[in-house]
Amino acid sequence: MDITDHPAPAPGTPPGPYDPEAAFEDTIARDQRIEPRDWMPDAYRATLVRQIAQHAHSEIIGMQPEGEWITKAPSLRRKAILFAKVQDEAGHGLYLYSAAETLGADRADLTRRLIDGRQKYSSIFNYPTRTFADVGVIGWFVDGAAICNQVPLCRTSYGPYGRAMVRVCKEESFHQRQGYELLLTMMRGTDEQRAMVQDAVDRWWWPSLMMFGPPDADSPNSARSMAWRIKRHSNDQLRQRFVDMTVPQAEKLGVTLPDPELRWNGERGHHDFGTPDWEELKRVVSGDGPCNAERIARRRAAHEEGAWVREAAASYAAEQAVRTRDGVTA
Ligand code: BYC
Repeated sequence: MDITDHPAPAPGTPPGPYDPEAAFEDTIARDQRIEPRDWMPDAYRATLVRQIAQHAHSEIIGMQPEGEWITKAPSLRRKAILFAKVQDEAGHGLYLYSAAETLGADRADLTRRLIDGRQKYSSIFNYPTRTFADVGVIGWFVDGAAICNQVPLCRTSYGPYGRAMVRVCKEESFHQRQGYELLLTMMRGTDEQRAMVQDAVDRWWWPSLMMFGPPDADSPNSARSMAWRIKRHSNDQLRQRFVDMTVPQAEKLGVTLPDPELRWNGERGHHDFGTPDWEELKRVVSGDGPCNAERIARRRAAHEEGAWVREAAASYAAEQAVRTRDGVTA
């Protein structure tokens, strides 16, 4: 969307000064998209950089819990599937860092902020993966939650973010199905395998509900993000959608979700469910989860070990720029 796309004033309207803020509000009100070169309020830009950077960091840190199982996968087929999935997460991170760059953010700076603990990433990736069933449950729950949260983001008001989400969501739905298919296979196996699946479900259920963020009443960013149509639904609405979607899948799989308060409420047309431990979410988000230190240490080491690759790429790009400038074709 460019400022020239705004509708012509009604005939007879005297020409007035161009008001960028009004143009921005009008674009949002008409459910059109803001594009990188459009004027936008500083706070809108800052909110997007915050959310997109956290999202990108989550994808990259999210490679670790499952990545641990690539060398321990029980068959070549499962190894190939897991490899492809983890590689997809890297791609999602790259789309998202690129979207943040269209807002003027610098990727190296964002990475530095993550490593220094000045920017967040999703709480869910601070829990350990204890058995191969965890790989299936992450696909089912975590990618399932990601789909609930991210499908509406395909219609977010900032163009580059929404377009990145379209590709991400297509891949997430494969990820979710591979997790569910893995669990179906295990549930058709031995008693020991079924017990592994139930144990993983018990450990991942509550942290998965926390992925949607604090309850609406304690979500400082929601109101403004929804008014700007960055977020389309509140944290609680999306959490409810996830619960409603997952309960029949759990029944079909033959596992029990670890919540004694979980039951269908015909009046509301939704499932009632228990309250996640919000103190636990606060602890994990503030750096005190089971694996926070390990995840960041691993990310920092990967960044330091990758310095020579970045230097080589920058040097190659500089050389190519000189060759292009000088008209060298071979
Ligand atoms: N974990 O006002 P609120 C994935 C923070 S990637 C950590 O509700 P907002 C996947 C929140 O950022 C999963 N932090 O915030 C990857 C805010 O902090 P600041 C990530 C959390 O932004 C690989 C503060 O708490 N998905 O799915 O309106 C493999 C107050 O919260 C969490 C995305 O990033 C949390 N769980 O809403 C498989 C999606 N919850 O910045 C899967 C895009 C809240 O004020 N992001 N915080 O210091 C969003 O949709 C929103 O940012 C959130 C939070 C719903 C997460």
